[in-house]
Amino acid sequence: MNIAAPSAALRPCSLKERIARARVLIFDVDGTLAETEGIHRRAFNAAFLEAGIDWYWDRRTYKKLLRTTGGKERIRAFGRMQSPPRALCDLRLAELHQLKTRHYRRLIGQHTCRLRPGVETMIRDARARNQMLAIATTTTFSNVEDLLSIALHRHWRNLFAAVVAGDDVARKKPAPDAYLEVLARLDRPASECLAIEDSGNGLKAATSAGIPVLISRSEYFRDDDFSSALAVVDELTELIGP
Ligand code: XBP
Ligand code: MG
Repeated sequence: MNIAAPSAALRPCSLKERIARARVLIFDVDGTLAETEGIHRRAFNAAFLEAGIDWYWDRRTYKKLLRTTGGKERIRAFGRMQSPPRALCDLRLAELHQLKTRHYRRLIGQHTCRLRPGVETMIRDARARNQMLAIATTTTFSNVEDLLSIALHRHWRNLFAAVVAGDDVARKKPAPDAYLEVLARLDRPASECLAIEDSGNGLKAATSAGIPVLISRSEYFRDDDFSSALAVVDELTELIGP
């Protein structure tokens, strides 16, 4: 385990206590519950191919593009980076993103994406302790449905008291909107919650909403600045068990 900031240093046992004491655990999805960004990347590329657009996002390009959260916003940002800039109207953007979402469903349906280690146990332990669970993500709701109905449980929705997705908020992460919406739906103060995130943008979103954050480092965001997190772990398995 890497403790993020000396001022916020928590020993593993006190971190486990902190997790157990939270009234609500709020999970991010992409990168946190599962390593989905590689699948998102393939879905974007498949959509470009199908739409006859000569773009291909390799891993390095995608890592940079992930600074922009939200698929539509990411496509628009990439278009603006082209020389000459390629502006896509809202309708074209929506069609392209719909194609991408369809390809994401197809790829997820191939059952190749599992939950990250420790996720299922953390959810099970939280339920045994009567803690509330929630989701705050900037991905499209149908992506969450496609992933969790396969990787977690057919009735995954019943496990979460609130699920806020990209479609539900005006501003995506790093804006705090998704987290504020979870707090509003559950009518709980930020101090009773703990967010589990994998990216600098997610960390900013939750901390701007006043919620402390535990980082579970993922493939694409390993070198983000996590200095304002409570702690940083490589896998949630480090935080389960007695
Ligand atoms: C997730 C995202 C999403 C996905 C793509 O960020 O940024 O945009 O990459 O999803 P976070 P859509 O994990 O911080 O919530 O194409 O459905 O927008
Ligand atoms: Mg994430």
